[in-house]
Amino acid sequence: MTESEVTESEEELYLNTLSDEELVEQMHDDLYDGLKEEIEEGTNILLERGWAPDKLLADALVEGMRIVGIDFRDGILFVPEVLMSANAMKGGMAILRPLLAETGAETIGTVVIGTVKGDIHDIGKNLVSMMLEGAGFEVHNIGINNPVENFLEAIEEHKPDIVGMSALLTTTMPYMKVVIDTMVEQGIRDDHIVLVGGAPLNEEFGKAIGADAYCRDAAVAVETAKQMVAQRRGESIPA
Ligand code: B1M
Repeated sequence: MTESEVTESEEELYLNTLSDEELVEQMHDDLYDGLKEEIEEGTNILLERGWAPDKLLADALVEGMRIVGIDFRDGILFVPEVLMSANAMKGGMAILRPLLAETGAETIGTVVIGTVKGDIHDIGKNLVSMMLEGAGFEVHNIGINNPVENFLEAIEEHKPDIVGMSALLTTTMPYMKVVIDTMVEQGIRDDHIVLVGGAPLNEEFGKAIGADAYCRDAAVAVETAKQMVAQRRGESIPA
């Protein structure tokens, strides 16, 4: 056994001795410290203990990232540390992704989603993508830092029911209007439902830029997407 294998199994042994509550708290600390392997271990242990993937995601991972966000805002954590936290979060999300996406549900619509130009935050957008997939949408996630051309290309290629945009910075959120205005200019705005989201946005902003809806979080994004697609097709709204 190599030294790293010994450390890994010792870590697993230690995490396994914790109660659920203690383990979730430990995962908040590990996320804060950017410890990807520990986050993966913790995620696996909670799953083995029968935790539902969406509860695990919300209580252990998203809540941990919220704490990181507070100390980032207050100048206690800096970009390199937050990058490590983000990397650890992605380790946990990668384990949950197939579980959240694997519902066996029929495809109920197509989505193109991306983070807008100038913005490299992708955790929230990826989470929304995972949850939409889980709800039965075919999702084309075009990544981060997307100029309007990337959105137009993806729209042309995938002919989505929904165009989703994410922005986490007050400086990048106005770019969403650039994308919507270009869609209007090209005469394709009304062919698609446009949903926007990201921490600095609100409903008023969504309306002001001409989006169909602002989505506060991934759960709201799924509900809104289902409702709007059903409405557009004149169907009854799925449960
Ligand atoms: Co950045 N950052 N960051 N950052 N970062 C914030 C956003 C910030 C609020 C931190 C703070 O000061 N408290 C602040 C923005 C301030 C502002 O504009 N008002 C900030 C800053 C300033 C910056 C830099 C400028 C820092 C610097 O360089 N000095 C820089 C900018 C880089 C750039 O984009 N050009 C920067 C860099 C980074 C990292 C690279 C280190 C890293 C990103 C890593 C990555 O994403 N791969 C990072 C992180 C991690 C954060 C915080 C801490 C966490 C964001 C996150 O992942 N949250 C963040 C603080 C915060 O938000 N509290 C912060 C967890 C995620 C699950 O939530 O993304 O909100 P969220 O997504 C939610 C909803 O918003 C919604 O659903 C999601 C799931 O429920 N949603 C959608 C999101 N997108 C949607 C799309 C939809 C629907 C719903 O479409 C339909």
